[in-house]
Amino acid sequence: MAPLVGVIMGSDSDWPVMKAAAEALTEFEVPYEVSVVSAHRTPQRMLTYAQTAADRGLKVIIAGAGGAAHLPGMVASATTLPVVGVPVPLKYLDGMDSLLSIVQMPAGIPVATVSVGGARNAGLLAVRMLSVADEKLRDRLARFAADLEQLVLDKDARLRD
Ligand code: RP5
Repeated sequence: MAPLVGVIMGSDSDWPVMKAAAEALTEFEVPYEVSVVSAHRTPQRMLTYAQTAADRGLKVIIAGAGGAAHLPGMVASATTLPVVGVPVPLKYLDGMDSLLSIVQMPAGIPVATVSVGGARNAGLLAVRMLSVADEKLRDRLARFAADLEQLVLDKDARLRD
């Protein structure tokens, strides 16, 4: 199936964090593509990716980057697709630099920023966005939430075993 979600990152060094987004999409059988697209090192590639994404059939873009993390915001400026930003923590500053670079967007160009290192939630948020037009995905999300609740109840019960 043609990819519905584009998972992009500024460097292959972001993959250990970003793969959690891909895993969440796999769990829900959402087709996706993965690419390294750098705002600073491959600016033309970034613009082309963002400008062609909708025509290529993508519905959501998940963009992760660390440090001076301009990728999610710049991609959001060159597409009308929803962009989910993942602040990738690097060696210094505990990911605060990535978070602030991604979250503090000017009005008009939204990026849905998840927590530092929160790539799994980025994947799940993309699934929720797609579920607006997909009843089966909505059912799966409801089952997912019920399973999550049951997990907590089971752990709670085990405390008293
Ligand atoms: C950012 O610079 C990337 O998203 C990555 O988090 C960071 C460091 O990249 P590398 O030097 O590891 O390639 O643009």
